[in-house]
Amino acid sequence: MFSKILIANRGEIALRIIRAAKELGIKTVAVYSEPDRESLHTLLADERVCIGPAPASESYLNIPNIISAAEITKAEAIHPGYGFLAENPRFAEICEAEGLVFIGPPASIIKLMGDKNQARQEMKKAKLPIIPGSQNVIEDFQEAKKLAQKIGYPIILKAASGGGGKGMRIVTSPRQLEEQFSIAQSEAQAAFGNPALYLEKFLVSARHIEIQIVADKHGRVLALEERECSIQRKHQKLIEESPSPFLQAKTRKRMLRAAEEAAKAIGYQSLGTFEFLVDQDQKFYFMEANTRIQVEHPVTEMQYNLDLIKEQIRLASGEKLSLSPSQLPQGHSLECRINAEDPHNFVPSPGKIDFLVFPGGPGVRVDSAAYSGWTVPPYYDSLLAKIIVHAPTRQEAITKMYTALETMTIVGIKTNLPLHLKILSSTDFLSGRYDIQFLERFLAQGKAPQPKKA
Ligand code: MV4
Repeated sequence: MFSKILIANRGEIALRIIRAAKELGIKTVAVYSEPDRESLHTLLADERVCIGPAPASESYLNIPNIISAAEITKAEAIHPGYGFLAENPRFAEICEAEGLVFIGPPASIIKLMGDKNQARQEMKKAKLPIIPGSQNVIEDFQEAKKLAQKIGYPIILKAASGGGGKGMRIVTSPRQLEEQFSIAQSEAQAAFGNPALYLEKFLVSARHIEIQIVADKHGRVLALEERECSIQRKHQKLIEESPSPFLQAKTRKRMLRAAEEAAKAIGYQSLGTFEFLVDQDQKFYFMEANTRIQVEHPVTEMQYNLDLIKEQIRLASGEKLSLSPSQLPQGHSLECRINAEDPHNFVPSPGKIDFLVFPGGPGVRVDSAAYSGWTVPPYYDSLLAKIIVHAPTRQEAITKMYTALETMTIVGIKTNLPLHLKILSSTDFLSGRYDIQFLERFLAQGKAPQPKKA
């Protein structure tokens, strides 16, 4: 096992990793940008190194400075968290070349999964069902048109180097195709430096359901029961839960087996997530794979009563899987992402937190690096806290979450707490009947002119 690791991240995930490392008896090195001098991850690590000014490009994405920090402090491994450098194959490669263990899969796997079209073809070979669409990247709009005619509209154009919803265009008729094709190409070029597109049938009224994979370096792979992630806006998830209120037992079983087999087929190592779309008939399709620890990992931890970050660190050091397939999930878990933003227009709301009280009690977990008196810097994402609850049933979990959020106080900045309370008390959420369009519809409803009272 390592004796010291460096955490190349900030915020709640950096703190989460510091705590896990401490529990494993590992010393921790924080890296921080100038405005993060008073951030909790900086204060709570055993050592800290300033890696640059506020812009992420000069600090949390500054590979030479991060590698130097690891070398100066004699860290043996680097945990990238999520975002920033977590899925940058070049960073993983540089770590490996410098004799530092990258706590994640090998660079080759990150690279493979980062090319969304290649990942799609590779997963098809590994027997995962994929959405009908192109075999390869599409060269021009004529080719797209022919293919779209064959599979039928609506179709979706996706950037080969995209992911997470960036560089996607939905096309509902052949008339729009030429224009949308060139817009999607330029967007992909601008965002990823690669204009390559591929095409799929667009599934309407689908659910976004993902499977967590845990794999050691000795060929053992385990798939954990799903996280339902359909409550999202502009590809930012807001609420996640497990189990999915929609998935039937036999679908779940098939998805778990398929994910496990696919992970084995490509020699996956470390933690990862397979994202699926599931349609109204419970047909599931591979969408993309994430090669990092995800924001919503606590939902799975609560279900299984385990620590995925500790497991991820142990796996990186070469240990065998410590989980057994006989370990079963229990009850129901929910996660709400509390963002520092205006709940009406989603504009970030950084600034000083004058007063902060977190919820608590049995089955309530808070993953956050915020504290009373701390100033939320404007330079990074607006995730302020994740509130996670666990209870025997879905109904009890929702009640627990509502109570937790109602008894939580943040003064000084705006947050999306009011939006969460609205969703948690909506009939569609309570019934469990929602899909990936739920939140957009829900928000549009609120904006529609309300009938005047007589
Ligand atoms: C799709 C899709 C429907 N059909 N692909 C979103 C993020 C990225 N992982 C791929 N995504 C989707 N791909 C096909 N063929 C629906 C989504 C999708 C989505 C689309 C529009 C609005 C919200 C969405 C939320 C989740 C997934």
